[in-house]
Amino acid sequence: EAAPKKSGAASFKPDYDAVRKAVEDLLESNEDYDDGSYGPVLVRLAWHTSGTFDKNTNTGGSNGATMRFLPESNWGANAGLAVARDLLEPVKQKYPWISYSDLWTLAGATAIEAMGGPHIPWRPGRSDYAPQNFVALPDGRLPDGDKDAKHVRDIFYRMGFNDQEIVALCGAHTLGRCHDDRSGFVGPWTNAPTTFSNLYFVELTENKWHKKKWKGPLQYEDKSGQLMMLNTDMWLLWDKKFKPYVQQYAKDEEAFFKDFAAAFSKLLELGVPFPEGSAAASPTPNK
Ligand code: CCH
Repeated sequence: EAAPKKSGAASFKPDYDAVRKAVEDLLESNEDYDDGSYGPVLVRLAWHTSGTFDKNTNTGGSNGATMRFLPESNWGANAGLAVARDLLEPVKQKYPWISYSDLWTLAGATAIEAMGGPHIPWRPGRSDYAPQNFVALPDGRLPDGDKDAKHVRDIFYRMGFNDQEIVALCGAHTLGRCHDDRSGFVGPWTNAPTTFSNLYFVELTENKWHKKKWKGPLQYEDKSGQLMMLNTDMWLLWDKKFKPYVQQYAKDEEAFFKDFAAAFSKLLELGVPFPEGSAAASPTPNK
């Protein structure tokens, strides 16, 4: 017969559901912030902490949470993400056993689900580098919104994604907005920026887009002037190989959810040294 488990430090089990709950409680904690939700900026933090990965040198990625340090914290691409990092700080204080890198990625996955998106398979295992133990990454690993399809492919192929995964991932622009004091661009992509849906692809294919006439950087707007697309978003529609996926996801939200969940989960795991033999992604919902 099995002996009863002893309580105490030896049987400590990290409660990731408690962390998820703490993140959920933060999402709509400030009605004055943007569209009333921190969800989109948390998704962007999870993406930018992971999207530095380079498969050729096996550097970058979410492991290490190097965005805590200069120069990465100050990269132009990461402008505004201090909001997300600071928001999560009390969660880190309350659950000090979780690494920043696990916390930032789990917060992104939690936000997607809480905003109505698919379940994102997520597992722990990231550890944080000490400030003296990390090698600063070169700037330029994250995409620029005013560039073309070649740039987008260069960036995402470097991480190990294919065309279908690139289009699925960019569907995250159904969430949130551009801020002129962060990226220089302005406006949301959809009229429901706090709900995860395929609306981004519907707008991209069904709305009419023209260059915005202004002194700011190149971006596109619809007739109302309320909605926007980046040049990189337009290239998903203009590129012959990207376009079929844009059209498919505009018609089939279920396919988008399935492909997004797989690609986003893969993104959050790039370069993370999980123990050998551990599952590629948790098979059961984390909820
Ligand atoms: Fe993005 N994104 N993104 N993006 N992004 C911006 C905002 C968000 C690009 C540029 C920008 C992905 C891919 C790309 C989000 C998730 C993802 C902004 C505005 C720019 C610029 C930043 C600001 O001003 O606050 C480019 C270029 C690419 C690809 O080529 C991918 C992939 C993801 C996630 C899977 C989310 C969410 C936002 C909204 C953030 C907010 O604060 O509302």
